[in-house]
Order: sequence, then structure tokens, then C-alpha cells
Amino acid sequence: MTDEAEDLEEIARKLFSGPISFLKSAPTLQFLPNPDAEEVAFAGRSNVGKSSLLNALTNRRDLARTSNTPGRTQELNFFEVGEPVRFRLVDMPGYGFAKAPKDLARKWRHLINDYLRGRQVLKRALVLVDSRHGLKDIDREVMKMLDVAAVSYHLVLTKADKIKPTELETVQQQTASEALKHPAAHPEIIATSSETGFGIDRLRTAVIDALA
Ligand SMILES: Nc1nc2c(ncn2[C@@H]2O[C@H](COP(=O)(O)OP(=O)(O)OP(=O)(O)O)[C@@H](O)[C@H]2O)c(=O)[nH]1
Ligand SMILES: [Mg+2]
Repeated sequence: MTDEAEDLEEIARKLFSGPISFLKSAPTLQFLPNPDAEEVAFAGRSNVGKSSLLNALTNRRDLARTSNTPGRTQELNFFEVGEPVRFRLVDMPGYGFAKAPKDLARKWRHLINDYLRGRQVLKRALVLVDSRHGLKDIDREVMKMLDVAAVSYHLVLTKADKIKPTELETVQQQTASEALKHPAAHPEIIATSSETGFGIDRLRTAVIDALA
């Protein structure tokens, strides 16, 4: 690693292990916080590991609530990083939760899409993909929406501890070749495990890089 990359990793690690606090939950767009800080949002299918990754990134166990059952996160949850505040992390409900009541699924879809498309201070979306399953059509739809809205996003593989390294490499390559066809997708695919901490340093620097 170059000195510069090492420095960035160190800065990122310090920032993410410093003060971080819950700001608020927004069940609808009316309740969004004032757009006075840059934001990085976690998107992805229900149960993919968004809340767990937010906790791993910030070195905290229970900042965002996680669960075995899909549909845990039901609102947009805003967390402020740094003091004074440097930026915000936004945990979102999952999409593609087949068992959710239709009205609720629709409500979440609108909330997520409207937020992602219309938020001026959103600097980067992290689109999480379960490394055991790879990209699904519903992920591709979100990717297309982000392309059209010109919201830059990073594809992040989750639960890397659940598959063999060779399988992980294959899914990483497949995902990378699809990412190339999406103008707003970052070409690098970051593989992570919230369980083992694998890839978390890299994700931290990617988040810092996305900010002004
Ligand atoms: N083995 C392993 N399990 C994980 C990992 N990340 C998350 N999980 C598990 O996957 C389940 C779902 O995790 P969450 O973080 O709640 O997922 P989510 O995407 O926030 O889910 P919703 O809020 O319901 O959309 C939990 O049981 C986690 O413990 C990981 O890296 N490795
Ligand atoms: Mg969640």
C-alpha cells in the first residue's frame, strides 16, 4: 500500500471510531433532516446486511438495529459522524421484501426511490448485494434508477464470510462486469463481511473518498 492510501485508511478509521450519534428517523420525506450535511446511504434488498454493515463501519454493535427477519429497518435512519458533524450515514428499509404487505412494500419503495432520486446532499449510495446471490433484477432496477438520476453508487458485496474465497472472486468479477454497463456505478466492487471485518477498512476509505 502507498503511504497516501495508508494515511487515508488511518484518517477513516479515526473518524469512524470517533463520535457518531443517531439524529432522527424519517418515516416519510416530510421528516427528512435539513440538508445541511453530506450523506452516504445504504440501499439493498431486505436482509442483505445494511444495518449490520453500518454497525461494522462505525465499530459499534447496536447503533443500527439488525434482525434475522427481513423488514427490520422501516424508516430512513440518519446518523451523524464526527463532532462537529462531518457527514451523515443513512440506513434505509430494504427493497424486494416479498412477504411485506403490499401497501407497506409500496410505501418503502416510494420512500427509498424519492430519497435516492431527490436528495441534493446525497453524495454516494452504497448498493449492497448478498455475495451468495449476486445481482438480482430488483438490484438492476435500482441501479438503473440511480444511473438516470446521476447518483453515484458503489456496489458492495455482503456476507463474504458465508462463501469460499474462489466463489467470492467469481461473484466479484461478474458484478464488476455488470457495473461497467452502468454509468453511475463505481467500477470497483467492495467485498465485505460485517461478521469478520473483512473489507471494512476499504469501505471506510471509499466512503471518505465520496465526500467533498
Ligand atoms: N454471516 C454474516 N451474517 C450477516 C452479515 N451481515 C449481516 N448478517 C446477518 O444478516 C441478517 C440481516 O442483517 P441486517 O443488517 O438486519 O440486514 P438489513 O439489510 O438491515 O435488513 P432490513 O433492515 O430488514 O432490510 C442478520 O441476521 C445479520 O446478523 C455478515 O457479514 N455475515
Ligand atoms: Mg436494516
